[in-house]
Formats: sequence, structure tokens, C-alpha cells
Amino acid sequence: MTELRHEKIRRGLCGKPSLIMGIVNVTPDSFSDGGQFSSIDGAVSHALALVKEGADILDVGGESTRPGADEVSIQQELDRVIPVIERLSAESDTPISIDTYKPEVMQAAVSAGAQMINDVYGLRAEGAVELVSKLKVPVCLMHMQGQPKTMQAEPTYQDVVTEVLAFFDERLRECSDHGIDAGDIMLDPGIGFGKTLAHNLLLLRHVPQMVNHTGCPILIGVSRKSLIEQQLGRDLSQRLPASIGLAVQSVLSGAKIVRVHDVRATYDAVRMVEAVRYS
Ligand code: YH5
Repeated sequence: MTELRHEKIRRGLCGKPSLIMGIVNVTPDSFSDGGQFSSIDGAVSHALALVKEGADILDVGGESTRPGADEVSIQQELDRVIPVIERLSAESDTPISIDTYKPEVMQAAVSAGAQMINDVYGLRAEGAVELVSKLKVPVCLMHMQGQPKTMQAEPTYQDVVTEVLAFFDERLRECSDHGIDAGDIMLDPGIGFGKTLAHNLLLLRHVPQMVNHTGCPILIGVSRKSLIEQQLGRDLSQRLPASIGLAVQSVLSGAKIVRVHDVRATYDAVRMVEAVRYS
């Protein structure tokens, strides 16, 4: 059963030109009054709405990794995400990704029905590589300089593109040494994670090089992010047009997966552009 569901992600990566990953935040602040049950119900109905809008994958996360956010305990994260994953895997066929860097949460999420792991720490947490090697599920490894709480303080690189490519090489080697199938790995430059506006724009410009250098599917997350404010001065509620432009730019550059809040609008933009290119 789980094996079949992993296959859906693998097939999707080979078949469709690109996949739309819908963001499902399960944090007390993301669905109103802060109660645990309302945030679970809210996340499930939001996720099911994203499926109707055309999401190919649902990315469920219980800890905010926005710049400056506080960490949550393992138990808190489990209490948030596991009931949501259980309900979504019962109520929908859309593959579920778990957005976590904690091995305990990865393990429980996969047991509850998640078919993919999205790790902003790139499996650098103690025990994470070993666990994913055992679980044999597709995994996205993201680049981040520093830690969420402090990463935007003073991002520094000699050459951000070269350093991110070297990070990909190092992580791919580590995964291969632990027996993780190269075909199960997606890579992500981590837009906004320890990067200035200039770094983010350079990385987005070099997506084709990431595809060529690694041969892995590249995932890009730019939806509503602060680079849009830094470039255009738009506040959070006014970032949709720029988010769509960046999603389209990413898939035209060869990104396989775009991680977005606004699935319907991104679906229309990306699928229409694909119709021109591939039909
Ligand atoms: C990502 O890029 N990002 S969580 C700040 C925002 C808006 C959105 C100020 N998880 C990624 O989405 N996983 C996150 O406005 C991710 N790639 C992968 N693989 C941050 C986020 C956000 C932050």
C-alpha cells in the first residue's frame, strides 16, 4: 500500500513536466483560535481544498521554519501533524509529504501514511540519514545556511551557487554511503534560508545548472516569501502575482516541483505554460 503510494510520486516525477506541492501548515496560528482540534480540522479541510485545486502533493508541516521562528518539541509537532496525516491518507489519494527535520516525526509520519519527506536540514539531524535509508521513501534535501532563528542575521557566501552545488554533492554522497537510492532524492536550494535577496535571485537564475550538475529533480519554494517584499515592497497579502511569476520562471528553468500556498492560481499558470511547451 505505502509502496504503491511512493510509486505515485516516482511516476509523477517521471511523467508530468512538473508537480505542484501545496503547503499545509498545522500551527496554532495558521487556523484561527489556537485550539488543537480546530487547527487539525482547519488543516485537513484546507488540504482537501488544495487537492480540489490541483495539488499533486500535500506538504504537511507542524513547525514554522520562517526566519526567527521558535522551535517546537517533538511531542508538540507529533500532536499537530500525525492526526492530519492519518485523516488525509484516509480521505484522499494525493501523496502526502512530511515537512520536518526530526527523525522521530519522519518515522511516525510515514507510519501514519506520509509517502515523502521534506527536510529543510537536508538529513543533517542525528539519525536522519540512517532512518530514511531504512524507510526507503522519496526525500527532498534542502540547503540552509545556519538555523531558522538566526539564519537571516548575516548570510555570507563567497559564491552562493558554487557553495549550494557543493552542499548538494556532499549530501548526495552521504545518502549514497548510507544506501539511499539516488532516484529517491530531490534537491532544493532553500530560497530565503540564510540568503540575501541577491543570493536568492542568483540561485533562481541558476536552476538549470542545478539540474545539469546533480541530475536530481529540483524543488523550489518561493511562494509569498520575503524576497518579493525586498524586490517589490509588497506586504504578505500582495505577493500572489510575483509568487506565480517565480513559480513559472522556476518550472521553465527545469524545476520539477514548486511548493506553493496558492495552488489554483499556480496550477493555471504552470499548466497553461506547459500546454504551450509540450502539447
Ligand atoms: C522551501 O523553500 N520553505 S517553510 C516565509 C514566508 C512565506 C513562506 C515571509 N519549507 C521551504 O514557506 N521546504 C519552507 O513569508 C520548505 N523548500 C522546502 N523544501 C518557509 C515558507 C515561508 C517563509
